[in-house]
Amino acid sequence: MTLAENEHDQNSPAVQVATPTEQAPIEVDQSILAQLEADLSVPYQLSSDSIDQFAANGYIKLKNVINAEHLTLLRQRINSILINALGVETDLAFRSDEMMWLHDELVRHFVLSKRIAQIASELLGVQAVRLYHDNALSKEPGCGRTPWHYDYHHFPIDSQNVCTAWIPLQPIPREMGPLAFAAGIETYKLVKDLSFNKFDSSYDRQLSQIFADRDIRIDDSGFELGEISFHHTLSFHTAGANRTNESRMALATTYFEDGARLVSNPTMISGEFQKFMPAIEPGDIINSAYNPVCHLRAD
Ligand SMILES: O=C(O)CCC(=O)C(=O)O
Ligand SMILES: [Fe+2]
Repeated sequence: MTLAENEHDQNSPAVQVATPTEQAPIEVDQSILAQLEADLSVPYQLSSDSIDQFAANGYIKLKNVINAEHLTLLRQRINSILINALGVETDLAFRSDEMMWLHDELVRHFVLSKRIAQIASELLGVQAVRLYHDNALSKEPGCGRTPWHYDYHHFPIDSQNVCTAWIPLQPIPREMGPLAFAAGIETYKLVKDLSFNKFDSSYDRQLSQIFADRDIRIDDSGFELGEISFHHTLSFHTAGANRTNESRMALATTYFEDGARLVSNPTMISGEFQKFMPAIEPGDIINSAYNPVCHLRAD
């Protein structure tokens, strides 16, 4: 799936080309790293109301999960990772990278964070979660919509106990294209007969129409810095165009229930499983070194 449906939105600002301007990040000193690791290990007090909302709606947005200054450092670091991976002279409308945690210590603290994984396992109602992958998502000024989709078909995991934490790296007002959700864990059933057309935006338009006709609540509210969302693998989501002059950067980390298996017939669209779970064969329990247990419940 391509994340940017229409390369450039008609309502976008004059700046159409991504021009990453941030400098290479200052080194993060050991005392800040230690503080960050400590903060990211503190359990989050998740209310039973939040767990119920996630179960009913398929997503939840939670404020004050991560320290704002630590996120600003992470933004600088991920921006430099993207520049190294993709170059500065890029006209990409959407910059992304994966598996950054394997080679960057700062990113690793966030991706393997006990606090984030604890929320994921409590929302899913499972004993332990493992990492599927990390994903940097930088939607550049002028980049158009992320089409409606749900992640289940794109993940080669034979379980529905899978969710993604979407972590904004700066505040994301509506005009910057925050991740947006169609409420309802069963909403996907309304559109399961609609065939996907990868050549144009008709699928995306038809979905928007069906959701409007059925009065499905769409949550496209902005995010404060420190606020993060979790969406279930069956949750329909989208993101608007970035109509600002700043890159809309987010880190997405996906977790699945410990004990889940690789699907028995992985297809082209079920993702690059060899890259994310090396040496795991179709039908096997996913337990490669790239899929560490990030949170194990004490109870
Ligand atoms: O960042 C976006 O626009 C899309 C992200 C997404 O679809 C996801 O994290 O599952
Ligand atoms: Fe997605």
